[in-house]
Amino acid sequence: MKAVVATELNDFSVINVDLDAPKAGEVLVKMKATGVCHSDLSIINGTIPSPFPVVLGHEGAGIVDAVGEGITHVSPGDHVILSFIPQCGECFHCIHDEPYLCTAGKPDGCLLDGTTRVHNSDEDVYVMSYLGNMAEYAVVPGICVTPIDKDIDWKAAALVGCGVTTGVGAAIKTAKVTPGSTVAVFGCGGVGVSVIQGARIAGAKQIIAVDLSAEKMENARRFGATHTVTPGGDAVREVMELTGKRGVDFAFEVIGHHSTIEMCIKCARRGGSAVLVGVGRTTERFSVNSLILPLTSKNIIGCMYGSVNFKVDFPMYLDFYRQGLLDLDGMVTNTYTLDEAPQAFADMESGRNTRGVILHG
Ligand code: PAD
Ligand code: ZN
Repeated sequence: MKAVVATELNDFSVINVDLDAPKAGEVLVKMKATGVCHSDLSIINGTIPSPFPVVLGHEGAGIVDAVGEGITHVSPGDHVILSFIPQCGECFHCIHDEPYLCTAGKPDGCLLDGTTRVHNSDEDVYVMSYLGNMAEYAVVPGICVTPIDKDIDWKAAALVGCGVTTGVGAAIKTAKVTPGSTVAVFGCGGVGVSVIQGARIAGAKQIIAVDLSAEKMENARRFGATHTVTPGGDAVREVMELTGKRGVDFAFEVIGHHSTIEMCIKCARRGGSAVLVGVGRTTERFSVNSLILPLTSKNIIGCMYGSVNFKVDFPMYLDFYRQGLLDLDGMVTNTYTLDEAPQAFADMESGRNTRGVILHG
């Protein structure tokens, strides 16, 4: 089958690889749609550490083609969304209502048994986040898939696999944005506009979009942003002015740079929250003076996967979509074939896309 493989640091291409049948507890999925997320790029450029070669892709939906021994919750023909974190239901975090921190697997490029199903001649090929679904097929852990209704558009379903769940969940589940509150969102790509949509759904009265790109900020308005800042201007000063010098109740960082994290913390009001969604390099450090947090009672909150419980939240976000609360169609700026994946990455890097989606036919 064809797959988008990062062969080494800063190099990736569409190549033919071999795929084993699913083992016990695994599911073979024929991919229908794969969203292109900044985290895929972060694997290529080493921001997120990974072994190479590795099949990219962690945001997707498809049709179950075959199931391994012991799989009963899905069968061939079912439509499923893939979760890039397994949910075993048994580990400390799963039983303490934190399934997004499930420890069933290790982020080592393998499936749960420490091996991989993808090979290129004699060489093992790893998979991103247990999935590696930027490919025609993916063999994934059964505890990473959940069925969805068959009438859902594939592109919308794919987006729910990462960006939408992370962003909307960051607002409504991680931060628990309250009605009438004020919000700033740094970074208005696919995940950032999902935060904006989540804040709108939660009833925020003011949502300030911050991005380097004027187009990205204007685009954010269609998803619920009420204000934008001057491109290249002093975003912190403008957010403070827009909030009567108080700062926002909730500031979200959806980029992963120390400078924007520090800006985000500054923009949170006394007693407010800075929610860190963007993923930076392990060498990236931000600094806050040690007086500021206790004296202002600000909260700095990390956000993994929008605090998802995917069996509950994937269908919930699809219901929001059906009800017209969540605009997923509008987030899909461009679609690509698998062979056009390099173009999809180029378009993301040049800021052309809210989300690019690979359609597998
Ligand atoms: P994207 O590339 O679609 O959007 C990033 C946006 O940030 C773009 O609009 C850029 O213009 C903007 N930007 C970049 N630098 C700056 C800056 N210095 N100041 C202002 N704006 C800037 O990415 P995405 O939305 O797919 O992903 C965003 C981040 O979220 C990225 O770090 C990704 O790895 C992370 C992520 N985290 C999780 C999680 O579970 N925490 C899940 C998915 C993605
Ligand atoms: Zn992602």
